[in-house]
Amino acid sequence: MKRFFKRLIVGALACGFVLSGFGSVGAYAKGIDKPVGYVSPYEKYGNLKVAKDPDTGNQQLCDEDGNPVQLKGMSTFGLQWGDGDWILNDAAFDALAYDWKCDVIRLAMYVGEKGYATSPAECLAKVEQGIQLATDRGMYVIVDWHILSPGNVNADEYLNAGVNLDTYSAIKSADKNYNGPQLFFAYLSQKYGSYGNVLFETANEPNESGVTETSAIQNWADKLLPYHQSVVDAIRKYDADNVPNIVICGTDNWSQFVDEAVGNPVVDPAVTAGAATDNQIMYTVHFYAGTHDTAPNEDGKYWLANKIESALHGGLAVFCTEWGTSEATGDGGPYINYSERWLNYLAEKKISWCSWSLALKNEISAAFKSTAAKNPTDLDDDGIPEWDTTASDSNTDLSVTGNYVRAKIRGEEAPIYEAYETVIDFSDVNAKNQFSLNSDNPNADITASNEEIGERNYLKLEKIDNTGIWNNRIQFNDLTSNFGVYTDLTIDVVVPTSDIDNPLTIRPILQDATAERYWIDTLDELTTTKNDFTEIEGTDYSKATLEYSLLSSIASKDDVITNIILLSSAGFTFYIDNIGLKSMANGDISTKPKVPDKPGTFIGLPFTFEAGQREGWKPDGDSMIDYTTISVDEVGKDDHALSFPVALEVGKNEWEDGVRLSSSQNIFPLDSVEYDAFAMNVYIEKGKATTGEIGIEV
Ligand code: IDC
Repeated sequence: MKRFFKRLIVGALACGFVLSGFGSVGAYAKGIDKPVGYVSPYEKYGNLKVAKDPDTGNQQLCDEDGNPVQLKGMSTFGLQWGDGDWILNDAAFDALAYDWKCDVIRLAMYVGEKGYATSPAECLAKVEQGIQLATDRGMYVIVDWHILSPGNVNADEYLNAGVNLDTYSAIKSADKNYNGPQLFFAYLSQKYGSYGNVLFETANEPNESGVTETSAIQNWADKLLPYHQSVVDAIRKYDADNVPNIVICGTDNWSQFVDEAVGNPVVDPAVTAGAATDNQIMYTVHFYAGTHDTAPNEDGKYWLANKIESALHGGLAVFCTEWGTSEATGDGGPYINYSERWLNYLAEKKISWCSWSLALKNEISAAFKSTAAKNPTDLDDDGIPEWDTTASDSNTDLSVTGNYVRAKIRGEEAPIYEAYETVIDFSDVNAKNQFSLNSDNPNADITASNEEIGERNYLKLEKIDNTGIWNNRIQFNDLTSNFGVYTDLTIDVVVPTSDIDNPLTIRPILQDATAERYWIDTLDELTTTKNDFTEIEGTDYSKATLEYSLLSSIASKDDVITNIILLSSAGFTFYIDNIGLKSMANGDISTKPKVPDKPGTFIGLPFTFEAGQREGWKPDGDSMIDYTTISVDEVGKDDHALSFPVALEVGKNEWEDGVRLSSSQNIFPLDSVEYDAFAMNVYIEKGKATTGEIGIEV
């Protein structure tokens, strides 16, 4: 009875009268009317609960009837900031509910960093506004006590936060021992505990230096467990309807030691009071795709995934309330392929998630470009406000991250942002000889040579036989491609059109000669069929592009391909070219532009050296470089460059022993803040610099 009552209350708030049916006009207090056919997450799942999943035996987030559910949605950015609280408006929440189809929104209420501890009334008001906006649309909502710096849950700043708010005075006089977090959550539980769509997250990311994987269990027992227990007790004591709302607890190491509570979990007073059968408590795990679990251990296992599994096996229910496509800094990437792998994993484990974040900020984890519309409008006349998602359109509101996570929340395939890096192009004079025949090649008859077909140059392979791919090996060395952000390895193959019916099999092997784990991966083999080929105009040849997925590869983002070996089988002569890496998203489209992208914003400094002059460049200070060795050389047709010898031995200091040059000629005032990048061309003389690396500091 109570449960039904609870649902009705939310139903009433969410849609006027739920019983009046879907799509009824004027059903919503604010925002657009609920679109025809939209069934809100709350209408689908009702009061969530933690229960045992009969399939896996794990404690699992379930709907009201006990069926496992996986919620997907977004975390806001810090609500104390303008690029975080902008999202708190009807149009934005309409878009999140009806266009993005978010099941859940997490309200990240920073306590520190000028958040709730500084402006408690304002931050509380924003949280309440967020609860209402989500509830009006039948979405679940997580209230996140976002501690980050400091990482101590009991920092004075947190314990004292908001304690003097009048709003809490009754609770405060009844429970004199309550501090900042207990008061905050007791108040919310009293006010929203009857809302079946509200979840509480008691500490975003505890992180204290010195807590290691081994000491975490003790730290949990000594510090985090008592903390969470006191907040959970307050939430339950003040629960408006005695139907327990789910509470999610953070763990050490930025919510990564998720298994530390195994054997010593938070005790749910709701169970003791008979209001629930299982603890309505979950534990959160956070990850950033570019930082966490990019490198498997020697058993091919991922560190953080192991922690999740040990938490699940230990009887804890897990919710991923925060993950990002970027590195842990919130920037870098986006690592779409690693995100994809992580989301597949969460789906397999039925773990609900919120992605970081709904920020209007120029950082990779932000779902929006900093220029996005704060109030999305109806762009396609379907009555639903939305942000511009057109990836190719420079006005797009959503970032690569935003387009990706929106698609994943909607249950769609990830949008493809093609980006491509050619590793070996035989039309490039420098690449022409970049191959060798594998030294232990069983088929010693193979010959390889360069040949033009149409307008391009290819590597021609003759006498590769069909006695088995391991008998025919060709190797490419001295490559330097870091393929962490790529999803496919691609190879163009060309065959005489008369041979397109005959099978050609190629299997690439990736190696990293600089790493201990030399042999990175053997990719799946592919065999051509005639439909793969297109004729090269004006020739008797046809071309196909073979694409080898790297998604299931065990490569880590730090691996560098230095060697590629192609195993092959063919009863005829064939040609290859354009060995390359392809991705849905890579640095080119995700990082800040290398040169200002608006026309007219590039300013060339006067150092062009085209007049054959040094333009004032001379040894700087006590730099050891001999002035007479600095010259201006022609490096191309009508192209001059400042030239000087550099050789810095290993162990020497670049400042003292390297080359330091300066020029004070032609310097004019320039506000560098207005520019994104400093650019210059660098040339090295062929054959002179064959090993090592070049570093330049400006
Ligand atoms: C980051 C924001 C960044 C901000 C920083 C400090 O993306 O703009 O400057 O916080 O407030 C977390 C935290 C989350 C972080 C995020 C990325 O929960 O607050 O946001 N992150 O660094 N844990 C791991 C990563």
